Formats: sequence, structure tokens, C-alpha cells
Amino acid sequence: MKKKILVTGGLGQVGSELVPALEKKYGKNSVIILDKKENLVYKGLYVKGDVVNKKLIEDTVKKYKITEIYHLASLLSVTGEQNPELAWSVNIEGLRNILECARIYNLKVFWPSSIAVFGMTTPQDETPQKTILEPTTIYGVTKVSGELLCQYYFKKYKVDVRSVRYPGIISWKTLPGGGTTDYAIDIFWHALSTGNYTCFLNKNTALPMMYIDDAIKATIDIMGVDAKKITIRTSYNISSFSCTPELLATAIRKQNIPLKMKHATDIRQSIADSWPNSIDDRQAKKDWKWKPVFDIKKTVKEMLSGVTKMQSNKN
Ligand code: AKB
Repeated sequence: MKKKILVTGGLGQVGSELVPALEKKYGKNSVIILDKKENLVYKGLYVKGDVVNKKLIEDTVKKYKITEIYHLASLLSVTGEQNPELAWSVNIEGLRNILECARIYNLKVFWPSSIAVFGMTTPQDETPQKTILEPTTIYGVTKVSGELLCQYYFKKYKVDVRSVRYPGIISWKTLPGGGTTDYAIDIFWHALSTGNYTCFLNKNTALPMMYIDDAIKATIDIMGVDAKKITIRTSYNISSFSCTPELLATAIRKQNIPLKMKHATDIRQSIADSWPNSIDDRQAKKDWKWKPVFDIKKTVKEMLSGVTKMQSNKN
């Protein structure tokens, strides 16, 4: 059967880079985006709508004969804290709608979890695959609940749903919105415009990060392996590199970009403090041969050239 892929949140930070990668792999007409944002950029098939609208999802699945869903639509950690009720409804009701459709129409699903599932009681260094999950944010609560819901649908209904826990994702094509790890993107835009950046995290706050190309690779890789290889049906730890604001600023300066950084912490500091410093991803490496390509130096080079391009297009 021909693959027909629905990407919810397809116009967002990850979606806007996943969609072209899927089109490249499976063909131009294989992807349909569902997003509540106004579409000003995507030339392919696009449905405007919200993932909490179950009927719309079901109608879209039937109309386009969807075989797989990449369900990316989600509120992140900071926007979640601003509106916990909305975070619950989008992140949990939205996921349940997708899983229900997957159960009825026998669809394969990718859904991203996050390092936000971890909390203050989790070991913070080389955080294990199986460990204490007591998040402090509503975003983390929805991700833990979502992981368990995915596992439940797999065990009870044999829905082939696969997941990875994204770390902070660093990209330049679209701006992220509402995350705690977003400083690792903002810093490049400021470094290349004013040369000054006021970071909302302390200089020594370590967090797991990943360049977008590796996040896309993990997403496509896990969906491509034989189902028998997937031994974790909650969500896999994946890791690339960890950095602090200070380390990232130093890596930027090493590329001959003068950057002055100050710090003014806010609520995001306490969220970051509850998340791991680094992640143990040996299970993903073992089960489906996960291997990142971008270290901090390569990421900084890509970001500097990408953000420079974006800024010169704007002027
Ligand atoms: C956030 O900061 O909220 C996200 C995440 C780590 O899931 N980038």
C-alpha cells in the first residue's frame, strides 16, 4: 500500500523540517500537514485545524487514506505553565484522538516525548532509560501520561506507536515557541545581530541538546525499523551532546563571533534545574542503531551559517 503520512503540527519547529525529509524519502505527494497555524509557506496538502477536533482528524484520515501519523502538535514547557488546562487538552486529548484513529484505521504512529518527563528526583547525570518520572511541569506530566497511553494502546490494541524523548532541539529555519531550551537558539540570533545576549538561564545550567538534523534522523530511523526491534513502547532516551549557556557562548566565540552574555533568570531556570544534565541512550543505540552526527562544534557552525542566511534574507 502507498504510504500516506499525516504530520500534525507540521508547520512548527520540527514539522517544518520533518515534512521535506519525509517528502524526499517517500515522494512529494505522500505528506499532508494538519496545523492550526495559518499556512503561508507549505505548497503541498494542508488541513487547517486543531488536534483536539477528533472528527476533523478522522475525516482527514479517511479522505486522504492516511497510513501513518507523525503527531507533533504540542504545547511546550513554558507555554504549558502559562495555560495548564490548554496543555492538558492539546497534549493529552490530542494524543488520545490520534491513538483512537490509529486503533480504528490501523495506522502507525510517531509521537515525541521529551526530557521533560524527568524531575528533581531523577538521577541527573546519564539519566537512565528506566528511572523515576516525577516531572514538575504540566508539560512533563502530559509527556509521562502520553508515554503510558502509547504503551497502553500498543499492549491492548497492538497500535504500532513509537516514540523518542527529544532533548532541546537547536534549529534555524523556523523559530521555536515556548520552550525552556530555546535560549540555545536565541543566542545565535543575538550573537549575529547585536553581539549581546541576556540569557534566561544561569551560565552553568547543563541541558541535553540536539541539532535538528539529528532529531529528524532519530524520528525517521525509529519509524523505519522492524517492529520486533522496538523493545520500549513508552519512549526512548536519545542523546547527542550536553551544554551550558557558557559552553555554547564559548563555542560561538571560537568561530570568531564576538559575543557578550549576561544572565537574568526567570521561571525557566527552575524548569531547567529539574531536567537532566545528560542522558543515557544505550537502549536506542542497541535496539535501532541510533547514532547522532552533530556534536556541539558542528551544530554551532550550522547554526551560524543558517542564521546568517535568515538574517540577510530579512534585510
Ligand atoms: C522545552 O524546552 O519545553 C522543549 C523540550 C525539552 O521538550 N524544547
